[in-house]
Amino acid sequence: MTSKPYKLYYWPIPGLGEASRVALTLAKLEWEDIAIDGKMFADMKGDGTLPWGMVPLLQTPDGPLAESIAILRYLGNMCGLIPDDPFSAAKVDEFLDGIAPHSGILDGTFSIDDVEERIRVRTALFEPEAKGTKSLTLLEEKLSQSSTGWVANTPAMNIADLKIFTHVFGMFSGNFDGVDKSILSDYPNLVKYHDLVANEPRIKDHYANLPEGSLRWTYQPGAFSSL
Ligand SMILES: N[C@@H](CCC(=O)N[C@@H](CS)C(=O)NCC(=O)O)C(=O)O
Repeated sequence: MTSKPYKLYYWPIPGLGEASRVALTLAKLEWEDIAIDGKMFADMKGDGTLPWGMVPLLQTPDGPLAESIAILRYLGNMCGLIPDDPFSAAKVDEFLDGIAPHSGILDGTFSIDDVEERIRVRTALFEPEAKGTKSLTLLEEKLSQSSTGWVANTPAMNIADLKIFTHVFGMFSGNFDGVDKSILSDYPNLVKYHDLVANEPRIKDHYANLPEGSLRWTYQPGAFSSL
């Protein structure tokens, strides 16, 4: 471990840490991405390091900060991704809070050991009227209401875009068996939104050089152009 002033503790997957990782980079902070494993998580939970017993956790020069959205709002201030106008800023908050019940589409499937059963349960999540379909349909509709393309209809990209982009497209990396990228072909606005965010110069630059086999290919321009 280094003595960098900011340290993000999370599993070595995009998940709930990804939007903050992007914001840390965009804010040009000196930071370390600390990949935890089961033992480290148990130790941190046991010794009281985690304020709410969960990750992600951001260590800052001012102390530890938990809750992925609180971390994102904190970093959003540092990378200029929170609108100055109070109404626009509140709309961004509305999206961050409104998306919360939709962030756990796959919850309850990670502990299913039998792979066939896991695939069956996850496939069912994206059938008509099921949880995954409802969430993606809602976002599809929200995007149709944006005149700027950014999810909260702000003039420029904001932290709600970081959250929604990393959350939605992170599901389709192939890391979650039973969740195929072809699902996205029913959501043209989401695919168009992917294009917008992935091609935003700072995002494009952030994901430009990925290691072989990275799960983050879903954040690169053109990731879903073959649908
Ligand atoms: N509301 C929290 C949820 C965090 C969360 O669910 N973290 C999971 C990992 S993705 C966790 O730490 N689970 C361990 C546990 O519940 O013991 C946030 O957004 O940060």
